[in-house]
Amino acid sequence: MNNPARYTVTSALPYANGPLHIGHLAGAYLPADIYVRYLRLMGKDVVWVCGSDEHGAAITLKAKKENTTPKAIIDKYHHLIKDTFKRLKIDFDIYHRTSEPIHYQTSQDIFLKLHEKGEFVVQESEQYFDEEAQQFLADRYITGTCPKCANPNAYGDQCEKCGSTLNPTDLIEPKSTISGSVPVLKKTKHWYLPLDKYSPWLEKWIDEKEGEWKINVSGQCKSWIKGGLQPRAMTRDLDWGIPVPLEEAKNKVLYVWLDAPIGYISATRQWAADNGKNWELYWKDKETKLVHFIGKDNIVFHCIIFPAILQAHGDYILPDNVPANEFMNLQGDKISTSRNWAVWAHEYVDELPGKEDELRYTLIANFPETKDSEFTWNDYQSRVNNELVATLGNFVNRVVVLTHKYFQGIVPYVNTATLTPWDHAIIDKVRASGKLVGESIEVFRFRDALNEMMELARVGNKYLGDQEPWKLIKTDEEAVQRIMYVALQCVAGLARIMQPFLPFAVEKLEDMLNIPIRSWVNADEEEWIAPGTQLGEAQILFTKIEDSLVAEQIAKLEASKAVTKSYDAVKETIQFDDFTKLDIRTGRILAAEKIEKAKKLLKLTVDVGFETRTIVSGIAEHFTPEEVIGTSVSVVVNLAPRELKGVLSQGMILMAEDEKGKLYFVGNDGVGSGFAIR
Ligand code: B3M
Ligand code: ZN
Repeated sequence: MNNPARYTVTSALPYANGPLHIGHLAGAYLPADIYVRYLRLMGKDVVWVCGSDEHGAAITLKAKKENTTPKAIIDKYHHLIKDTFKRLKIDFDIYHRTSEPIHYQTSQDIFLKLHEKGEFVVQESEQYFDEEAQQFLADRYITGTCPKCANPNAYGDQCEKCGSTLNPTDLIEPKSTISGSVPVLKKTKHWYLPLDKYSPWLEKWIDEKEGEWKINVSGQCKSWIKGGLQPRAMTRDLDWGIPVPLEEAKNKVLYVWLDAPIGYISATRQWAADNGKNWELYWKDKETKLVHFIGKDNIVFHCIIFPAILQAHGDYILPDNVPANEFMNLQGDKISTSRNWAVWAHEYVDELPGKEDELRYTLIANFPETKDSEFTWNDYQSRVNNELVATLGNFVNRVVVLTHKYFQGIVPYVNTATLTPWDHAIIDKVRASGKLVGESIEVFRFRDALNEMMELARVGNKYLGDQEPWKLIKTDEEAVQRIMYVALQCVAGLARIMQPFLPFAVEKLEDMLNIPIRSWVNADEEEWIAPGTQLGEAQILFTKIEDSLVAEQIAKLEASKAVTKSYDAVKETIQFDDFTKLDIRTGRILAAEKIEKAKKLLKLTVDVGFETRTIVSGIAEHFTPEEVIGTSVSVVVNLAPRELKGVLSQGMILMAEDEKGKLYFVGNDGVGSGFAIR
């Protein structure tokens, strides 16, 4: 859609059952933040909505695991997630939640409209029932082997490995995730969305997106449609969710993937009510461009099911684009909440305050836009040090420092007729960059957009380095005035196109350049900071990442991964000689203390018989220092020492972890310290 009257942008509603990790940020949130920041800078009428997805089995299962209530779970994580987005300047117009009454009403209204139009097929069928828990099993309450790819941990509604949508009765060897028992089939009635009936229309609609939608998105949709869409139950026999608004559907709730996308609409309604806007323009006007930002595991729900619901309803527009990202992996492994193999966004901002843009930059540079990508701490370090610090930060800092040094921080007046071809080339490069970055953002190619931005910084940095104003100042002050004028135009133009990517650095740049930076570089502009402007003090935009930070973060990950659960597969076979390399001794904890800014770590003083060791252990969330003093332990004493949060750790304490994640020391009943365990 060219020149839409307005934009409605959505980001997948995070389940309020756990914290955000970098894979979430790289999937549905940072891309949308870039897109919306750009649209706002271009003066477009745009609303960006998101919020917590607070229904579904994942939440009730988490509540059971933590021996609490679903309400306690959603309240805890809704606020954590909302706060984390804010701290990373991921700037929605509203961050709502699907437990709000306006969402219940919006969802029930849409369900009733489809019911009254006779769109649903009401069918009695046999569903899996857990006789121990006395509960029907749908979606995440049941796991089994995927019939399509043999993934042994597929869910009742979806296989996350191959992306297939499933019905619980499709699973091979199903098992209840509540009691672990084998479920039985029991009759029940549900209201089905006849996706098979909508298939011809869906196929035509997807075909019309050819060339506009990303191949990885349209390709997945086409293969599902070709595979034959099945009717899908839009109601569930659960007690956690939005009640089905029909007398004959007592004790049933709306399927979470019916209500969740409607959460975009109810969030818009709330935003409009809060801001005196007409929400229907953003969801029912054909001149509105609707864009959904999601991860690839949500494609079927946003490109098949939700459009089918909207189309069947009849009053709503359909998504113009769904630029789904693939997955981001971490240090060579899939990000996994259950295995705690993740960089948690809130922990990152807790542990590395002031480095929010460094994370944004590294994630954007590695966006999984067309295929899965990788985050590694070494890549993070080299991108920050070699790109942000050495190029972008260095260029900006030198220009501001030199302007202060030579011209009291005042942007020089120059006769633009004296500008050289090189000077004009820099000015032209600023304008061209604004165009190139904008065009890439508009077609969701954010990595290319970031590279175009960095290319301008590289060109500016080279211009300044090659012109050598620090030499010229001795002989030709006028030339230096001209060079600094041009370099300042480049910095001011660069600041503008940095806005969608690095909002924290741009705030500092506003102070340094002493001008508001809230617009885009346009092709017809000639100047972006006026002569005579008094610059603010130079600030360091980015600081180098030290090796110790990388080592700490990797050690933190390894520590979480090292703890294997009883039901994890046995690791690969090793030889006896491999085992004899380990030197494990009995020991006793003599002293213990917390480590500042490291909520997971305790610093332990351990008697290992032949000496006393300092050992850092990731047990601070499981034990207080007082609890562990005097405990007998098993210690790997020949592990290479490593620095963790400034403490040199000389060994490892062995811990056992049960299926609930509770930790236990591997002690002994009375032998002294220093004795070999083999
Ligand atoms: N709550 C989160 C996910 O599957 C799911 C998205 C809903 S978007 C309407 O990642
Ligand atoms: Zn599968």
